[in-house]
Amino acid sequence: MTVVQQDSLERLFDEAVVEHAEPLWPLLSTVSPPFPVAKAMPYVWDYTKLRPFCERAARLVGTELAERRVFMLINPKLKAPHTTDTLYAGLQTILPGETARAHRHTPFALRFIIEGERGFTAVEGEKVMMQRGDLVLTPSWEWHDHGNEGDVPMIWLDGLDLPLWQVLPSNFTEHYAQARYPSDLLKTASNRRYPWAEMQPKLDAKPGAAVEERYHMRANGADISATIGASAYRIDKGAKTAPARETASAVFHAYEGSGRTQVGDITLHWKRGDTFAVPAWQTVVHENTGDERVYLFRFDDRPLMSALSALRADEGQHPNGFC
Ligand code: 1HN
Repeated sequence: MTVVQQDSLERLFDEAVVEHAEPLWPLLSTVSPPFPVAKAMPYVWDYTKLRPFCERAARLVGTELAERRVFMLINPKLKAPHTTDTLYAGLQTILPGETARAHRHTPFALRFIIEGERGFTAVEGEKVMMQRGDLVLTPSWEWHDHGNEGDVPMIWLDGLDLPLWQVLPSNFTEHYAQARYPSDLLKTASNRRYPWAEMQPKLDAKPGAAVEERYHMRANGADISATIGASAYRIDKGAKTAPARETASAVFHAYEGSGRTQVGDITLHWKRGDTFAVPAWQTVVHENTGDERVYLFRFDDRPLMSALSALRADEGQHPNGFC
């Protein structure tokens, strides 16, 4: 006697999974949620704790072994190389006389200089000196090496679109045969260097007690890369930014001053030298709670979101609203 088995969804799913097929409909709102969902959490990296790690690493390992002597700033909710869902940040140290050897890679990189004198980055044959507060760009697939011709360590914040490249099968690096790629010191303004001495006057000239100024490429006025953009803020004593929410995530660095940033339900406290992560789609307010002016540097994935037609921003008044 043959037993006719009743078909069921459970049976169907079990048989489908063996054939490496799975039903979409139970997962539809997970794979394509009704509002943006970030995996990263808001977090501050305290420079007074991390700087000694940079010094110790510099005593323990040279750049000939380390190639890039960097502490990655890893989001507590994610794994390396994630600082936010799409952005990577790290603290790089290079001692007087050292060279971080020449290479090139598909990810885009920027540097925001925290401390040191007479450090340089050479990009595609163009050597630019790096001073505190300068933004230096290393575009995709351009040869670059770093050095320090000064007497004190150089420490800077690296920003890369590295998390994105973890899912793109075109993440690769090429090493140059020599430690340095041939370069000449650039004496004129570079399309790859944006000095603080240019940014601060722009911020100070803007009307308002809490203002943001975007970095634009000197050559064509465009964003600094196809994926990552950057800006700086001035926040006067006692002032705060208007509540804002956006689909872009950002990494902030406190260049000067101290304050707090409300990110959804979480309050981040920061002071000069600290770096903090702000995930996408949380309502954000930055406030100067100290005695001096605040200047913040930020990099973000606005250009990437824009290229994907997914850049949205509002004041965060609707709990999960998205339009
Ligand atoms: C890199 O090339 C640099 O050139 C810094 O200074 C950080 C992180 C991951 C991959 C490449 C640099 C990096 C990096």
